[in-house]
Amino acid sequence: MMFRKLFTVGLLLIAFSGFAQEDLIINTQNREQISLNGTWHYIIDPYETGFYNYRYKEKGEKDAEAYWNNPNPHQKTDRKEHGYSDKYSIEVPGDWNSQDDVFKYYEGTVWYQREFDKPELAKNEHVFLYFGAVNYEAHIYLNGKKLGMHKGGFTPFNFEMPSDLLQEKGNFLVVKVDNKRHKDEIPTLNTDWWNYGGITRDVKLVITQQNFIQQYALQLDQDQDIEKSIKRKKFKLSGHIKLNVSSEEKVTIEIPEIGLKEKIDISDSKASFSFDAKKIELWSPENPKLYEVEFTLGETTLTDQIGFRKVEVSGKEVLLNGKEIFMRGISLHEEVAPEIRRANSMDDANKLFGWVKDLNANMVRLAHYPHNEYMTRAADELGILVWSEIPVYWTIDFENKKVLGKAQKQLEEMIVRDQNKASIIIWSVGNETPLSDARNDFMKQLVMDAKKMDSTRLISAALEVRYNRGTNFIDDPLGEYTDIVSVNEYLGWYGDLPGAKENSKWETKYNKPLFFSETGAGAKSGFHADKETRWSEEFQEWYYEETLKMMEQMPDNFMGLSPWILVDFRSPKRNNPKYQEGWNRKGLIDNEGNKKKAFFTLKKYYEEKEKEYQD
Ligand code: GCB
Repeated sequence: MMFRKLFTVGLLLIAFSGFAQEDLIINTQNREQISLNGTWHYIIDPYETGFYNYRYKEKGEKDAEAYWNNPNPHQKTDRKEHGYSDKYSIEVPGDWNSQDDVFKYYEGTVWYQREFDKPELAKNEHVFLYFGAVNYEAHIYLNGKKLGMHKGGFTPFNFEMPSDLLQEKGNFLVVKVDNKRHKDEIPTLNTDWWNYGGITRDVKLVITQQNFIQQYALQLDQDQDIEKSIKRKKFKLSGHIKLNVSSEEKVTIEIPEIGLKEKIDISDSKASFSFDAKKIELWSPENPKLYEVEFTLGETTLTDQIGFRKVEVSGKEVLLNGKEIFMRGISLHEEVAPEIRRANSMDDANKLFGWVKDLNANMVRLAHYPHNEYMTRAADELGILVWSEIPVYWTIDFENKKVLGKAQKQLEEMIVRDQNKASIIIWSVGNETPLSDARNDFMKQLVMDAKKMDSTRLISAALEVRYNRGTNFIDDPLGEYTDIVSVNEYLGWYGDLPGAKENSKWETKYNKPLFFSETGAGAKSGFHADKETRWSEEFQEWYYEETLKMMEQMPDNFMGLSPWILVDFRSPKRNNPKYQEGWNRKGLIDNEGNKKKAFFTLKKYYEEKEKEYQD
C-alpha cells in the first residue's frame, strides 16, 4: 500500500515536470526490453493544431481533437479532423528529413503514433519507455495521458508507464516531436549541420524489477599511481551506484574473469565504493580489453562490458595508462553516406569506424553533440579514443541563466549515459564560442560541472585562435580551466592560401597539452585541377600537406589533431551551386563513400606517427 501511494505522488511529479537526469536508466542494451522500433504513423502539424486550440491555448487532456487522443470515429455523425493512417507511415529510428521529400527542409511539429500490447510482466515488474534521442522537444502521451516531456536532441530519456494506464492490447502511444530552432536552446538558431528532426534513435520498453539499479560508474580510481599499480599488478577500482528507490540493500559487483566479487551496501538509494582488483588487463587502442561485469541486486543481474584505463595530463603530455599518447584523430558528424541520414545503428557505427581504422586514426571527435550509444559501444570494442561533446555551439544565449541550465542538463545526460565507456577520454563543453564575460562564466561553469561529475576524463572545448601573420596565439581565458587546450585552425582555407602555413608559428599561454580539434579545406570529389584551384581535390591535398608540415613545427606540448572531417555532410549553409549544393565538402570521403586524395595524405602521416609513438 505504501508503495502504491509513493507511486501516485511520483506520477504527479512526472506529469508536471520534464525529465530529470537522475531518472535516466543506463545500459539499456543489457536489460530486458522490447523494441518499439519499426513503422509508426505520423501527422505533419506546422500550426500545432493538435496541441493548441483555436485561441492558442494548450488543449485539454480529453479534447477529442488533441492529437494524443485516439481519433477513431465511433459513429457516422462524428466530426474528426485528424487521424493516423498507414498511408502516412515513417520508420523509427530515423530522421524524418531523409524519409520523404515532404520533410526535407521541414522544421516544426510532427506527431508520431503507434500501438503496442502490454508485455507479459511478472509480479512487481515495471515498464519504462526509453528513447535514445528525439530531436528536439518531445511530449509523450500514453492512452491520452501525458507521461512527460524532454528537450535536447541528442541525449536519452525515459518515463515510467504506470501499470494502471497500460491496457492489455492496443496501447495508444503518441509522441509530439518538434525540431524548431530557438535562440534560447542548445544548440541555438545557427549551426553548420542539418537540423534532422524526428525520433532519431531507438525506442524501447525497458522492463525492470520494482527496485533496480538505475545508474552506476565503475572505473580505475583516478588517484592511483598507475605505473605502480601496473608493476604491483594491483589496481584500485572505484565508483558509485544508484537505485531507483530509496532502500537499504546490497549490490554485488562481480568480474568473473578475474575472480572479483564485492558486496556494496546501499543506504538511501546510493553508494560510493572502492576496492582492490588484481590481474586487470588495461584497455587501450592496441588492446581494447573489455570485461563482463555483473551487478546483482536481489535476484536480478545486470551485465555490462567495461574497460579499465587511466587517462591523465602530466605537464605537457596526455598519458594513457602512464604512457604518452599522440591523438591521430578525425572529426565526424552522426550522418551516413550514401543515404544522407542520421546514423542510428551498430552497422552505421561499424561503417564509420571502418573508415576511421582505414585512415589509421586512433581517435575520433564526435562532433558537435553526443552521438548514439552504438558509436560509443563500438569505440569501446574497437579501441578508438573518443572526444564527446555537447552542442554548445557558436553564439549561444550566454547571458541567459535558463540556457546555462539547459546546457548543464545535456552535459549531465551525456556523462551519465556514457560514464562507463573506456573509449571516452574527453568531455567537451562546446565549440567556437565567442569571448565575453558572460560566455567565460558560462563555459567555466560547464567545465567545473563536468569535472565534478567525472574525474576520470579530461575536460576540454574547441576554442578559437587569434590569427596573426607570423605568430598565432591561443589565449582564450577558458584555457585556464580545461585540461587540454584545443583549438580549431583553418589558416589556408578561411584566410590566405595553404602556403601561408609554412612560416606560421604557434604560441599558447598555457603550459598544457595542445590539440587541434579541427583543421580542413573543402574539395568536390572527382574535381581535379592544379593545387591553387579552390574545391579541387588537389587544393585539399595541398592544404593537408602544408598543415602536416606545420604540425612538425609546433611547440612541444602539441599532442594531436582531429581534422575536419571524415565525410562530407549536409549543411544548409553551404550553397555554392557548383561545388557544394547543400554539402560541407571538407570530408576526406565524399557522400558516396569515395576517398579524396587528402585521405591518403593524412593516412600516411598517421602511419608515420604511429611508428614514432610505438615505443
Ligand atoms: C568550424 C566548425 C564546424 C564547421 C567548420 C567549417 O570551425 O566548428 O562546425 O563545420 O568550421 O567547415 O567551417
